[in-house]
Amino acid sequence: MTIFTPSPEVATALEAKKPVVALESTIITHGMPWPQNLEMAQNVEEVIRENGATPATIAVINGTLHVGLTTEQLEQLAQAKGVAKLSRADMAVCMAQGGTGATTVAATMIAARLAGIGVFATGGIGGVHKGAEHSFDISADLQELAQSQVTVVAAGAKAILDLPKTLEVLETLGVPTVAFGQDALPAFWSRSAGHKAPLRMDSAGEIAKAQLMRQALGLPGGQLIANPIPEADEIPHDIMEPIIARATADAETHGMRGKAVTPYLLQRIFELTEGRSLTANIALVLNNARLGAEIARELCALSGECT
Ligand code: PSU
Ligand code: MN
Repeated sequence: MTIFTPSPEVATALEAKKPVVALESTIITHGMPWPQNLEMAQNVEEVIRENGATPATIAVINGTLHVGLTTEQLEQLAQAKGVAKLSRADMAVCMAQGGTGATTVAATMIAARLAGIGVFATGGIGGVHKGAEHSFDISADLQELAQSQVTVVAAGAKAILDLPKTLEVLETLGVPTVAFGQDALPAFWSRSAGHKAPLRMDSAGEIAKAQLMRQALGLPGGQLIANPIPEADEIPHDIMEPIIARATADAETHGMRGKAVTPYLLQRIFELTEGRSLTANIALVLNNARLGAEIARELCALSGECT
């Protein structure tokens, strides 16, 4: 018995050792409203195919861990109500109980690793929340980056987070945080929030090489590749800053805690920017999918196993 079920498309690609890019599903169920969420998920998969790799969207459906979803499964998930948000802590319980859940960055990394997929593209990872010194709210995504050997392409950590604290924790955990093609750490909707990234790389080839080097060194854990949102799509940080502050204050007023915090903030910022944050979010995910496919191709070529 294998613990995961690949879709026919993913099974073929894995068997032939073709480049595959993993995709998360929490961004679909908890990160964006219907129907833009489905449109985004379908377009992201298409962009990966156009760039020479196979997309593998990951989710738990009725207790089965799916690596790659069929068109129908994706459509159902995007419209489903009350889907669980699964991180490392909840995944096995959901599967044991026959439940349905969307995978966060952490849970998607676990599944990708199991399936032998080295690259995963998403929007933004979770991190250290503002006020974490009181709430202790630090995403399990950071721990997972320290444990699972998967390169995660994101537009940085979501700017709703405390970025300097997130960088500190990543450093403590030994996770390389790499800005792609610039010195500044990308800040999700904005290309920069004024923080320098610890590392920089300028090509997909270098990123793939560094991942294989980590493996050769016997280092567990992955790499965080922070890919800036394209200039044409960004919302500058000076515009986002007061909006993020307002949304964060509203989350506090409404007593948001735990898993509910991130989805609440994203929804509130969507309202406060009159939808502009969503347009930017979709653009940055597509941009990350493109880079993810390129890295997957390079990994394939460098590993010498590629067909
Ligand atoms: N990126 C997005 N939208 C999202 C998320 C990331 O553009 O909704 C999700 C990811 O699944 C990430 C999760 O792992 O938010 C982080 O949640 P938390 O802060 O509760 O760990
Ligand atoms: Mn949290």
